[in-house]
Amino acid sequence: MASSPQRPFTRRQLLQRSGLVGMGWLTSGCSSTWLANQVGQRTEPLNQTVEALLLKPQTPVPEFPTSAIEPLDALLINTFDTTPEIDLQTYRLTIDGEVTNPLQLSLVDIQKRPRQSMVIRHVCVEGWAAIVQWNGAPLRELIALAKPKSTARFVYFESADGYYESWDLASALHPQTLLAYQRNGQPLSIENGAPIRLAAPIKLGYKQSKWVTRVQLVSQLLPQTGYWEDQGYEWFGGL
Ligand SMILES: Nc1nc2c(c(=O)[nH]1)N[C@H]1C(S)=C(S)[C@@H](COP(=O)(O)O)O[C@H]1N2
Ligand SMILES: [Mo]
Repeated sequence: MASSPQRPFTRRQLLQRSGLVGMGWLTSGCSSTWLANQVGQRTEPLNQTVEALLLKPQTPVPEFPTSAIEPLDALLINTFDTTPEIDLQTYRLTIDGEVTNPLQLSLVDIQKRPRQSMVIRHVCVEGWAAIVQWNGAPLRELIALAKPKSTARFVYFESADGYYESWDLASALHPQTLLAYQRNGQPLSIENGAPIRLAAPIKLGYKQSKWVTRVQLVSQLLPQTGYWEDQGYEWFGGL
């Protein structure tokens, strides 16, 4: 993925700059919160306020032509436990935390918001990738509706299968971070995260939560930063 001048540093570049690379314990997972805080404090885009990020969207990363879209089965199913059962009649996506206007949105509510389509590469650290088209609502648009407070710095995502993730605010407000409900022009399958999943060209596969039920803005990260991160995976998970 080509770098643009406004793109945040990858964590590796950041660690190289700060002279911390090569210290094995950094990747052991035991100090992920400390590291996450360092990342939050040291990178320019991560430091930007929610107001600045909403006012001036970050530069989109290049996408693929629709001719590059791979068949549906190119995206392997990767679920840590079982596929949850979600009743669409009662399903609501909660957007809360450091916001003044908490929201409870049904799938139809989300589908009524402006729709965006993108063709990106999904990359799983287990060694596979697929070029996928996602349609969905830009997360930044829904977070803006919830009126974030200036204290918001990170976003937690909760999923119906118990999966959890945390993202830096800049990545969550990136113009190509979508709450997706369609893949390759078809309704999202249950296995791929229906009714709502995260999709973004700037993060590795494990950051892209399926079956999202809650988007919680927070001012600080908890010791738990993500299902895989808490087992040693890198927190930023940038592409
Ligand atoms: N809720 C939830 N989201 C998840 C996962 C999961 O197990 N549960 N797996 C992650 C991983 S490791 C990857 S690579 C992608 C895979 O998405 P897919 O199963 O739609 O291909 O989902 C991510 N999101
Ligand atoms: Mo993955």
